[in-house]
Amino acid sequence: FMNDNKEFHSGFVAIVGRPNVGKSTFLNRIIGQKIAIMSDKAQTTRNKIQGVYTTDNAQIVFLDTPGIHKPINKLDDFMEDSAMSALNEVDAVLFMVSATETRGAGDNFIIDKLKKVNKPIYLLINKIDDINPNKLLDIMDTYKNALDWSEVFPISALQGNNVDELLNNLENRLPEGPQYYPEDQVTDHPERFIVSELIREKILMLTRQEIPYSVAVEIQSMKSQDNGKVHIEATIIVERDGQKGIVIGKKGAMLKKIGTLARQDIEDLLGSKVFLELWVKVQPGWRDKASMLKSLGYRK
Ligand code: GDP
Ligand code: MG
Ligand code: K
Repeated sequence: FMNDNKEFHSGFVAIVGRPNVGKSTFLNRIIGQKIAIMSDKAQTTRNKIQGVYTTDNAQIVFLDTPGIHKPINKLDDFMEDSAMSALNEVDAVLFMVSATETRGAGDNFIIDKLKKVNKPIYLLINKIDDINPNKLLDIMDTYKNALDWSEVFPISALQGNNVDELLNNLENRLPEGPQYYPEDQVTDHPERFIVSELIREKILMLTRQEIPYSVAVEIQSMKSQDNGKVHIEATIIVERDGQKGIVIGKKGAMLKKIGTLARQDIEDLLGSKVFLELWVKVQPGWRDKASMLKSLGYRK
């Protein structure tokens, strides 16, 4: 028997924290596969992405929630709604902050929201590899009384410090429960969404500050061909003509780079050769069109 007489624990755990504190890095370390897209830009992750972590004794289903922050348009409203609704469904919340930055308005805004959440809340102080160890106690002090933390864990999502200890603790905190997913399943997100996020990631990375995170990628079709290749047609949606020019680049050079890098990642993900066709479309003000959000798959 795999579980001998030990009881099996399982549950859902949300990760919250302001942008760039390291939530996706943390999730990727645990799940060991590139499912949450990472970028230096804020808010790369817009949907809930589940990562499933399974051991002999427990299963933890992680939700990588978009940043909770003050809404400024309909997309932000949507993101905040989806983050808050995630928090009410879970068995524990991990609130992540960065040890490299002082506690700020963004952290306080989330802490305020968390006061209404009646679940175990862990404080994770991430990026401890990047600070002078003597500073750690001072940093912990600035958060100590902000909330009634169930646990406080200084960690490095990048290098792995203290992550196993955290997982052990979390496993024991979760209720006795079933294994929700087969152990080889790491995400329930549709491949289409992951593919579009891989393309988006390349756009943000290669164009640096010139294309805003609001750039969207719509997957028109994804078809397996007789020759074993997967044919993918995708449209990159920008808000202005100038942005279209940047994405396409001189004689199409930028678009070609984006396509090449994205294709390599998509081939790794799907385990087959890919033919990727990219188009660029200008659609002014799309961020405020709620119906378009729905058609792009931003659902709750
Ligand atoms: P998210 O917005 O919270 O999902 O943050 P990301 O996971 O995208 O990380 C943002 C940036 O912080 C990336 O450049 C990461 O490489 C970096 N980062 C994340 N975790 C750590 C860590 O533990 N140590 C250090 N030094 N950098 C980290
Ligand atoms: Mg992220
Ligand atoms: K990010």
